[in-house]
Amino acid sequence: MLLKCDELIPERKKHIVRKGEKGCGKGKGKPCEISCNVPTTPGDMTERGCTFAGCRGVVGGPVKDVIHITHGPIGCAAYSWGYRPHLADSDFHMKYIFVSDIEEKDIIFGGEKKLLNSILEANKEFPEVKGVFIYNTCSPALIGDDGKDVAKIASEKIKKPVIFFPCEGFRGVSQSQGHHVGNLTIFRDLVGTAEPDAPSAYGINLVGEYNIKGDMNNILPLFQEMGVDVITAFTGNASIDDLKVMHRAKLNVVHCTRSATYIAEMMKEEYGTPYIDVTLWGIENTSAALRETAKFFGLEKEAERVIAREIEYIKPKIEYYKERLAGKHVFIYQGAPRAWHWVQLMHELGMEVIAAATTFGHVDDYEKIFQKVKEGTLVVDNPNALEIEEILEEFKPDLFIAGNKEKYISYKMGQPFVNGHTYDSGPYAGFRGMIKFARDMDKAINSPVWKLVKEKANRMEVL
Ligand code: CFM
Repeated sequence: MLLKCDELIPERKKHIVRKGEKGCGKGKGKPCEISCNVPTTPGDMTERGCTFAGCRGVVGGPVKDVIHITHGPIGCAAYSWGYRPHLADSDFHMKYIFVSDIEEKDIIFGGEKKLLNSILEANKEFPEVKGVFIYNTCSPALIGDDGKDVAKIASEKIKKPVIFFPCEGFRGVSQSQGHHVGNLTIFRDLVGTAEPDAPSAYGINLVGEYNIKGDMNNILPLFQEMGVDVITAFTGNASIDDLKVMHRAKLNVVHCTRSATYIAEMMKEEYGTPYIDVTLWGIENTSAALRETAKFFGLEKEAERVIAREIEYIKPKIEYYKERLAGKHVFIYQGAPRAWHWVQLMHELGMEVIAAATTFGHVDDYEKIFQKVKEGTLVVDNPNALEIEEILEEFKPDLFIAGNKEKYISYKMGQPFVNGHTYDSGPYAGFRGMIKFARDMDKAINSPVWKLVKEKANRMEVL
């Protein structure tokens, strides 16, 4: 369907679909089609990020004990620093950023020397780091700098792994391509380059788990109490050494399917490691994730014990919030998988998803969204700011769950809002995270402030 604001870019029509419209999702066998993972139409003010953002900010960035150096202009480093609060048990990366600082003269004469010197200097300042990750940006890629060769020379000089990520921004249509580059590079250059001290018969990798606001504090104990060892989280709070031994896990448990199925697939092919897809938000999904993992290892009884205890603990609290949230309409707009991960969670709280959008979802993300939402739900690919405004005005959700880019427009419109990317409070994952998620939603929806804001705004209009 075409929104009013898209009159001048009718191409957007293919990216906006209502379930049930033209038979989409009706009965059996009529698939819902939506255009996705394609270049943004010129003139459309997309909110997408670039390949560099997906590689540096999402996949590589959380690794805690390496220097992350941006090979490019200083802006690429500054604007990719500190916006995604994946917590590590060191604040190294909250304090410092590293960049080769490519300027005009380097574009003319080449930036390789500058990159090499930057690596050597950074390593000299922080000799305790265990390696260096280099992220390439558009400008050095366009002039043909050979960052890979620089990485090789630097590695020989500092006697540590120096990994080059060819994640220049222009490569893909969104940050999604950067996830792919990050997975490929880590798999090729690090996985399997060391052996664990003590191999475990119950070892898993949590793949696509980035420890947003400490999510892993809620997730790790669940697996550990079942008797499962988490060898590596790819890449939340990970050490470079953890990445090297990933190949020794018996099973990959994939949380973010969009950003990390690549490495699970590559490990399956190369090492025969099977993988399962899970959702670790909400009661039903978290329980299913633990059950499936337990089944693989024959730890079913242990899983049931953990699940029963956790549900008993959170149930009364969830019931309290359910009463306050029941019947509320939600618009979820996330990068990709969270838009479908959370549909079940909303149902568990008695809420209904009336609109779902993703920034860079692929066909499989939209299939899952269409499968999970009710008929009539609006599904949008790569929405722009004007569309978001129109949807909020026309569909009037009780709650909008999106990210920093949408936060202030929501506040200005008097729209109850929760930050689903970096969380309002958090962590939201696991059983206990659901209490915090529900509490933040309750706070947003039922806060008296919105009534006051609207009244004041109306009065100002009259004046
Ligand atoms: Fe995966 Fe993510 Fe997401 Fe993602 Fe992201 Fe994120 Fe996200 Mo923001 S890795 S795809 S690129 S779950 S940063 S932790 S919340 S858009 S839906």
